[in-house]
Amino acid sequence: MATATLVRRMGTAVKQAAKKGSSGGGWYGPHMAAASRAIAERIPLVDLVLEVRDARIPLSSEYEQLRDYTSSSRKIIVMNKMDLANRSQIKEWISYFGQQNCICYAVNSHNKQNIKEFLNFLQARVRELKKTNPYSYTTTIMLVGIPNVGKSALANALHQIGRISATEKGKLKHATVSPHPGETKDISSLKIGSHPNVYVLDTPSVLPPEILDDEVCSKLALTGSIRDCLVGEREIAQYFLAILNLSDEYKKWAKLTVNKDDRTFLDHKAECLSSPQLGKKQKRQYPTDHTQDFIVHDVRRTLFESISSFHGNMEDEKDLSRLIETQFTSLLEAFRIPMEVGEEAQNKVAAKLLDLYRTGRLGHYTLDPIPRDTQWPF
Ligand SMILES: Nc1nc2c(ncn2[C@@H]2O[C@H](COP(=O)(O)OP(=O)(O)O)[C@@H](O)[C@H]2O)c(=O)[nH]1
Ligand SMILES: [Mg+2]
Repeated sequence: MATATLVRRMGTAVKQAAKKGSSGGGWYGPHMAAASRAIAERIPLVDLVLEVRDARIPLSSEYEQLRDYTSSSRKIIVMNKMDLANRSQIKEWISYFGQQNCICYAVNSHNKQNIKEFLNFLQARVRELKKTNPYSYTTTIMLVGIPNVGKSALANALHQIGRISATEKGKLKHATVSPHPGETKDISSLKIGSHPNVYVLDTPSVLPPEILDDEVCSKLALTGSIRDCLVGEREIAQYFLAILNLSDEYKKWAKLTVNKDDRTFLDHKAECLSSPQLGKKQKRQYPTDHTQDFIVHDVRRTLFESISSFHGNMEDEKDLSRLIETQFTSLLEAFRIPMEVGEEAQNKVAAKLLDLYRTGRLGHYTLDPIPRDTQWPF
């Protein structure tokens, strides 16, 4: 496989970090162990468990501890961040989980309509549960999952929409949402429905103490479940470029190739917008900062051009890494990073590239393939 060495290097870095424990920069320490125990104790007490996964990695983002705990009728696999995954593969994954007798729902926590529909789905499940236990007035739904899959964002969204539709008064609570893993420290409860009262419990993220599979390590690093510093942004960005180069996503950017005149116009416009001396009159003309849009446009175009003019063999590791190296260099210009920055420049390209990927601006990729013959344990 063309990414084998890169994946092995990333896996080794993650394993080394895991060995060091939380004091040495790894993720597993007394806090995560305590959170894991607290969650395990509550699982038998709640009505429903939503196992939040990342729709880009529906298997690699599994919450391992849940394998042994819940019967499938009380567990719902929520594939969050569906806006970042490959659209047609989401449907395939839903039917795959269905075949495994798992209840599964794909959602984008940033989309109100989506959350409304999900809330209706949850309420129907709650009514179903109440049939078997009509004497309990309060329903609790616990969100569990590995870091950065969007548990807190989902809890907030359900709370917000749920309270509006229940015309509840009072202050909205906020679970802490962050692009960096490990920001939720305690279990917190947010009301999402009345008559009967329904609460969601947002929980701290838990990862197993060690992750043995290099592919899984790499995917967790790319999607942000493992802190970037443990693997290195450059390695992660190289891995992303390998995925992009081997996919068809870049073909969508064919129309972005511009002639020289258009380019001068775009550059001029971007420069004007990012210039600190921008006149007030011009500022009013462009009330929002579109510099980012121009950068995204240029990054896509640069990537398209580099791939379509590449004559090597993408399946060959050496050829692929040569392409990635040239892409890093040509992206300097697209990101408006001055050459003089030297070594640091590569790190800047990596950080900016990862930011664009993680916010869905460089295509939609589902990184896990659907298992064809082996049964994944659920
Ligand atoms: N694009 C996208 N981003 C999301 C979604 N849900 C959460 N996020 C982002 O993912 C990051 C991690 O979210 P957070 O709720 O803190 O994850 P947690 O660690 O599982 O609680 C934040 O930057 C969120 O804004 C989603 O459905 N789509
Ligand atoms: Mg959280």
